[in-house]
Amino acid sequence: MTATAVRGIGVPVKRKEDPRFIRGKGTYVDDVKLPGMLYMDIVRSPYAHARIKRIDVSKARAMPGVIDVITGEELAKANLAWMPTLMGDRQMVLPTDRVVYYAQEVAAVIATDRYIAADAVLAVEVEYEPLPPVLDPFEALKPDAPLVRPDRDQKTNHIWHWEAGDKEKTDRIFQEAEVVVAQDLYIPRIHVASIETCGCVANYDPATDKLTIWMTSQAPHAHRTVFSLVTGIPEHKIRVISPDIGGGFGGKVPVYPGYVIATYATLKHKKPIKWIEDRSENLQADSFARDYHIHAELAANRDGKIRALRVKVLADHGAFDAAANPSRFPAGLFSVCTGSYDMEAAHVEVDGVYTTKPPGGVAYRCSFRVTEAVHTIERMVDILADELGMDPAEIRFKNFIQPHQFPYKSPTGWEYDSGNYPAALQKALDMIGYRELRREQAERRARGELMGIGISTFTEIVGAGPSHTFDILGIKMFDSAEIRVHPTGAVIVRIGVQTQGQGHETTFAQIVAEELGIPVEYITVEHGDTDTAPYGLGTYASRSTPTAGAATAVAARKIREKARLIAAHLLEVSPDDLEWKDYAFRVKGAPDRYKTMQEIAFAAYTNFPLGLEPGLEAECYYDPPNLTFPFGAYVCVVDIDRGTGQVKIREFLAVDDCGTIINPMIVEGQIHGGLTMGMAPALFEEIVYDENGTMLSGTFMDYLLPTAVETPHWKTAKTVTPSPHHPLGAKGVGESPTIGAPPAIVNAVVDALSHLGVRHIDIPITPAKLYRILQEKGVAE
Ligand code: MCN
Ligand code: CUM
Repeated sequence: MTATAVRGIGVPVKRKEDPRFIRGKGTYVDDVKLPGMLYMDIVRSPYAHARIKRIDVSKARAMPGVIDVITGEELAKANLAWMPTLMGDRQMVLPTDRVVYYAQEVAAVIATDRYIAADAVLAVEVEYEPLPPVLDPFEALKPDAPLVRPDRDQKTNHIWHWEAGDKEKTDRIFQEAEVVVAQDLYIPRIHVASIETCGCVANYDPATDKLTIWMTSQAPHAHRTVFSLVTGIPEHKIRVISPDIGGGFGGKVPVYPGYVIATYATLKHKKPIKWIEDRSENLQADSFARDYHIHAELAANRDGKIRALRVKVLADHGAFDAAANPSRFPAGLFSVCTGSYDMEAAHVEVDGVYTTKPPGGVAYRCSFRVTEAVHTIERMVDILADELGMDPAEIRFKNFIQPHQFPYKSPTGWEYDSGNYPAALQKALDMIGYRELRREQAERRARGELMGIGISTFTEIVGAGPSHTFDILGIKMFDSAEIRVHPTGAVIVRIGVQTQGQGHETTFAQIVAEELGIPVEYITVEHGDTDTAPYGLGTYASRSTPTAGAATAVAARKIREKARLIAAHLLEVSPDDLEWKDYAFRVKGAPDRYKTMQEIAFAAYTNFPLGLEPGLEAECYYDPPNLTFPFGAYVCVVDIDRGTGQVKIREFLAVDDCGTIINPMIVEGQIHGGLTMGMAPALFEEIVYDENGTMLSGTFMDYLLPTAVETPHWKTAKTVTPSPHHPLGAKGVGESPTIGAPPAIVNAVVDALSHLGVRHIDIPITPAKLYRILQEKGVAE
């Protein structure tokens, strides 16, 4: 078998899933239609904080086609008015006495038709008594602030305090440091806008006593376990199916009230119940990302050598701590905020706060708060460079962790597996022509034009994670793969992770193709059905390649070891006389005597050695020894329009390093999409509430998604530094660009204005915001 035939690792194989998608033949949750299916729609709160005095469902109930109206009172009787969150908090499914955010679920209507359900929602009468909203986390912590969560046994809105690093050593360095820079940064609330909203079809079948839930889930097994724990239904009687998913980006990790209400309704009515959010519900009430109020300080020597980082954060988690971070990391992996730089000490503190907003702190292509971490350090390094009058590239070279320092123990306790930061930045600078750009900038500046060059040299941390530190609700964050080789040499691979568009059906098939020497078109990858796929923790935090990708390689190698015994039997030699070469087992010294995997597979069912189990299957549950640390060097060139305050990205180059690349085309696609999702919060997206806590950005009229028009041409390049502990040397990549892009863009904009004394601008850098700065500085046209 040749590499051309196998099309394994490193080949830009076209996506196996695309033929069905581009023909419109995907099966999304809303495509699931069952006989007798009923439709659910949700009544939502117009207030951010209010007491519910009365819910009158009589008019709605009387409407033809309305089957039921479910309220919190009813759920409370079934002990389902509250549900646990993945962070060990509890969250209202439906309220019994008060609402705590705008657009919160208040009641659910079940009807024979989607439109009747929507009409009946309007007929449900709810009498509210408004309460003062709590919108600012700083205000929320004041002693006289209204309590968001009186159900909790505490008298404040504080959720938790979390810290990492060495406080004493950090403080000491700050006291004696030659230079200290400090900056407040706010990273606003944003929301993923997957093409497909969230939803489910829940179906309890009394004949089999089995509950099946098709749902938009990034983690079907974990959700099945949660459902079993919440409802008391034995886990083997629950089947969660994630069919095709139209984008997740972290927003499909939490369990939403709608899933639970639909499940309750199917158990009650013994009919399938479909619930699909509309676009506004998705944008207004699903979990949100970011909302980090950061105060950061760097201590350094006058020559630019960084010595220590100190960070304090207030994290606005909304009314329920419904994030999906690993249990021990309520602030995610934010403590990776020392980034790519070697320093003596760091200390990071984060406090979680309740406010009357929808659950926050969740996800937007973020690897667990790494976006916030990278934004902090990449901005701070630029601020330090500005303070010292140094070039931002030079200060980075001066402070990089050097290639020989890996594995590198960071001051907050992470062990970076591998990296070569200077090489990546040098490549980026050479490719973009950095010196020439600086020269051009000086010329343009002399003419009064505003041009900026921004650099971001980020380190990512993905692959959650090693069982000694990583779990969600106690479930360790391993992942899994199961491979079955059929007699004719065709293969089915089932994995514990769950694609939402990342192309797992292709890349995981390539891993098996490479390991077994079977052409990729003979390999099918399945996932998302908890009745058939092996238990796994799902896809988020760019963990699939580091965890399930490793499991797939290991399972394939188990198959290969068994195949060796069968090949030896067929070739009548000892297994030790065989070597795996050019995708076949060959007799050492006589490479023309060989058996391919297809021949071996057939023999595994027809002619296996005595004493060997028939069949050719293997599985692996992989507990990663460490995380993987992909990285990148991004350079962004912007021109600012002095007449409008608009930022034009003239050029953007992303040099990424995710170790061994399985499919370069898919990786490039991930990077293109990720860069666009990095630009979006940098320049456009922000969730805004008014003083009453009403969302002002609840439609795409006001929540500005970039389109192809706003998106520049992304240039990409790579370096390859394999992970030393991953069986394939691969690291995750899905979130790198979203994490690396925002600071590159902001650094470029600030760089364009640095000679005017601008040192920092919070995102999103909208034309209005920038134009005001231009006016202040007297350069607006
Ligand atoms: N890959 C590769 N070689 C590598 C690393 C990755 O070929 N060295 C491939 C993988 O095999 C996979 C893809 O690139 O097909 C992304 O892999 P990985 O970095 O392991 O990330 P995950 O598969 O775990 O995907 C999760 C990541 C996250 S957390 C978000 S958020 C996000 C993202 O992926 N959501 C996405 N990319 C997305 N892309 C689409 N289309 N839709 C989403 O919802
Ligand atoms: Cu943090 S968004 Mo992704 O992890 O699904």
